[in-house]
Amino acid sequence: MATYVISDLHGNYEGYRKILKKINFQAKDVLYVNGDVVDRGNGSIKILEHMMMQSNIYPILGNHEYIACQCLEFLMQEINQDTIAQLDGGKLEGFLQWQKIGGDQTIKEFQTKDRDQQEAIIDYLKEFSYYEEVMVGNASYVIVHAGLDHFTCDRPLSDYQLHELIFHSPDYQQVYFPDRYLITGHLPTRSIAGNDHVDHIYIANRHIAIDCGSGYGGQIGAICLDNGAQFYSEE
Ligand SMILES: [Mn+2]
Repeated sequence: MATYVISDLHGNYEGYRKILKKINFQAKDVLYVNGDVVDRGNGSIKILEHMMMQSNIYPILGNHEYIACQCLEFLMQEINQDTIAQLDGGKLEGFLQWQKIGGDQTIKEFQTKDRDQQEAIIDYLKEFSYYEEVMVGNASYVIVHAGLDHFTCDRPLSDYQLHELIFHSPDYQQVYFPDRYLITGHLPTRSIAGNDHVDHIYIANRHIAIDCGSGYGGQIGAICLDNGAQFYSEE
């Protein structure tokens, strides 16, 4: 049995299948998917439909799932006076924002599904956890999509609000927990200052940053928490 983490798939279904193959993912293994499964690529729903069938895949919420869930749920409603009244500037702004960050691809795919499938997808998105705490061997990990905004050493993880977990990247120069690793996605590692190994997993200062830029022509990276082995969809 082995434990793996991947992140920021962004609709890259081919890359997702490749990385599962690379890690030789088995029923006895565990895989954490650290958010931003959806948007940009054209295979978001396909990935979600595969993930939801695997009881050993644990999804964690990303900012893209957060906005997708809100918009898709609104689209599922019957059009009537109430829903029209709800469609205020904020709602429309949300849709526009989502479209700008690749949500148009996800809507296109979502529309090809029947009502039951659409409901199952939304239900699944609501199951995504806000973060995970994982112990593998003697090592302890906190897995969260973006970071821990307004971090203090003595603040319990359960105290963080959702917006503090999915939008703001951590300071990768700062050690957050002296005895735990913080695993994050959200910010492609090519954008981490001082990282000379773009689109590869970045490890420093008890951070493990694993967004290898699948949404931007990069690749999907996986790390095995049992032995630190790294795997890449395109290598
Ligand atoms: Mn993100």
